[in-house]
Amino acid sequence: MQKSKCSICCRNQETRARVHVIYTGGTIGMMRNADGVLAPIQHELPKRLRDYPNCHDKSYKLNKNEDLLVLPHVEGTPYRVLYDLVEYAPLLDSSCMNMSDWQRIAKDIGKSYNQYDGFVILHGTDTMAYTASALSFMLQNLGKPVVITGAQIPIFEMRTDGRDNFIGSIVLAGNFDIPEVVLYFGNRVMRGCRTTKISAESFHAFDTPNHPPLGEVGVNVDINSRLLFRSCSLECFSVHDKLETQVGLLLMYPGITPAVLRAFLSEPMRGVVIQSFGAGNVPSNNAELLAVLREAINRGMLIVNISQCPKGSVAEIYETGAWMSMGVVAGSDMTKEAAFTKLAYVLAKPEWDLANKKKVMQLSIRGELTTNKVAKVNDIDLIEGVARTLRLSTAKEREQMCATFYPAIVAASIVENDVEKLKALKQYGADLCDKNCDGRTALHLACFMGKVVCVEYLLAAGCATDVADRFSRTPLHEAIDTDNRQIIRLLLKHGARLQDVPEVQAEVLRALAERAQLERLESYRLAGGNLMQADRTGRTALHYACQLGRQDVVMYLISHYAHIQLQDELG
Ligand code: ASN
Repeated sequence: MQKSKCSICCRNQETRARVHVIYTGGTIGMMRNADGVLAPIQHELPKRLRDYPNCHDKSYKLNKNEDLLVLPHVEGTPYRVLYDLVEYAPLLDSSCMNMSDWQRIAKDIGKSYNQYDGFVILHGTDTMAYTASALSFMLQNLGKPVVITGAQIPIFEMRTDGRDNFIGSIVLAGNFDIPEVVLYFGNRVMRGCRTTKISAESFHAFDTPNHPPLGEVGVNVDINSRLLFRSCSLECFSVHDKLETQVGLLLMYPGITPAVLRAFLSEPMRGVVIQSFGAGNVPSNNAELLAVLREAINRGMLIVNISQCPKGSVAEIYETGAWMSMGVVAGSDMTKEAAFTKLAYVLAKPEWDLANKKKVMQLSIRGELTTNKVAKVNDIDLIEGVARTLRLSTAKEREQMCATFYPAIVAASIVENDVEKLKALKQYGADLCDKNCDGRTALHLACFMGKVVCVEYLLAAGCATDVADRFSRTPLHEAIDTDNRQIIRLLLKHGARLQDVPEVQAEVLRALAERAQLERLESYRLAGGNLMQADRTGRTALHYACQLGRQDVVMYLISHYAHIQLQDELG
C-alpha cells in the first residue's frame, strides 16, 4: 500500500502514523448504571484504554511533550499508530443523536484534518449508518480514511466485539490508503453510505446490501482497492457543514391514506424520501394519493423514491411505478440512510437550483448508488488536470500526453454520439483523422457503430474516406457489414469507393449468395459491388445460387441482371 505520510506530524518519524479518535458514545463505552441498564459513562473509556495492553503499548518511547496512546505493533502493517482520543460531552446513545451531532463530527474532522493520517469515530450502532452516510457527503473530496465503529457489547466486558472493532479501526485508519468514510464492524470494511444496521444482536450488525464490502480483516487485512471510491475533483478537501433539517423518511404501507400522506408532506417539509414497495411502486389505483404527491412536487418539494426492499433498485417497470414520471427522483439502490442524508446535504446546497439538486440525487457522488450514468467530467479539463498534476511544462511533453489521451476520448465521444465533444476536441488540437495501431480511424469506428451524425461531422471535417486498416478494411466495409445504407450513401457522396479487387468481389458475392444474405448483397451492390463479377473459373454469384437452389437469391440477382441488361439495351 502506498501511504502518503502527514508531513506535519510524521516529520523525521518515518514509521509513525497518527490517528484522531472521536468518541461520541454508544454501547462500546457503556456500563451498567444504578438502574442496571447500559448507559455511556463519561471519562471511563479514555482512562481504561491505557490499561489495555492491546490498545496501548506502555513500553513505546514517546517524545517528551507527546501525550498519546500507542497501538502495539501489528504484524504486516507498515506503521506504528499513535492516537489521541477526544470524548464528547455528553456521551450519547446514538438513538439520541441528530443532524447537529453529524455537523459537530464533520467540523471537528475538518479542523484537525491536516494533523492526522486518519480518523476513527466511536459511535452507537443504532444510528451509525446514518452518521456514516451523512459524513460521506459532508466530507467533500476526502483523501484520508474516516472509520466509524462501535460495539454490540461494551469494550469493558469480558466477551466483547468492541475491542476487535476498536483495534481494527485504528489499524485501518493509520495504515491504509482508504479515502472514504467507511464503517468497520464484524471484521468487514464497508462503504459508509452503503451500510444499514441489520441486527440488534449479532456481531455482524451491519450489511451493505447492494455493494460488496471494501475489505475484510482476517489473518491479513485485505482491502480491495479497485472498489474504493476516489474523488475525481481537483478541489481540495472541505467540509460542507450545512444540512437541511426539513427532510423526512416515509415508509409506504398498504392502506396509507391521502390524509396521512398530506400531513407528512405539508409545510415546512422540503424533501422526503419515500420507501415504496418492491421496485418503486405505490398504490396507483388511489387517485387522491397520487394527487397529494403531485401537489407536493408542484410546490417544489424534492421527493426521492427508494425501495423498502434492502436489495435491488427502483425502476419504472410496473404501472404502479409510473408515478416516478411526475417529477419524482428515482433513488436507484440507495439505502434509506444514504437517501435521507444525501437529501439533507443536497437541499442545503444554495448554489444548485432544484433541477440540479434532482440531477445530483440521481448521480453517484460518493459511490452511494449504482447508476449507468456517470457524472460527466469534462475530458478537456481532465487532460489539463493530468498535465498540471504531472507538472508537464514543455510543449513536447504535453503533445505526448495528448497523443495518448485523444484517441481514447475521440472513441468515447463517438460511442456516446457526442458531436459537440468531437468539435471541442478538434478545436483543442486533436487529430480526428489519426490512425491507431491497427490503422483504424475515428471514421471506421463511427461507421461501424452506425453513428450517422458523427460520420457526417468527420466527413465534413475532412477525414479521408478510403483509409484501409491493416486488415484492408475501409470505413465503407464497416457500413456494408452493418447494412447501414444511410452511411453507405454518405461515404459515396464524399468520394468513398469500394476498393475490393475483382477476385475479392467475386469471393464476397459467392459467400453472400451461398448463405442467402440478401440484405448484405444489396448493401454491397449499393456500395459499388459488381453483382456480375465472375471469379477465376468464370462463375458468378448467380451460378453458385443456382447450384445450391437459393431461389430468393436467384430472383434477386436476376432482377438486377435484367435491370443492367435493360440499361445496356437502352444504351
Ligand atoms: N443503543 C446503542 C447505541 O446506538 C446500541 C449500540 O451501540 N450497540 O448507542
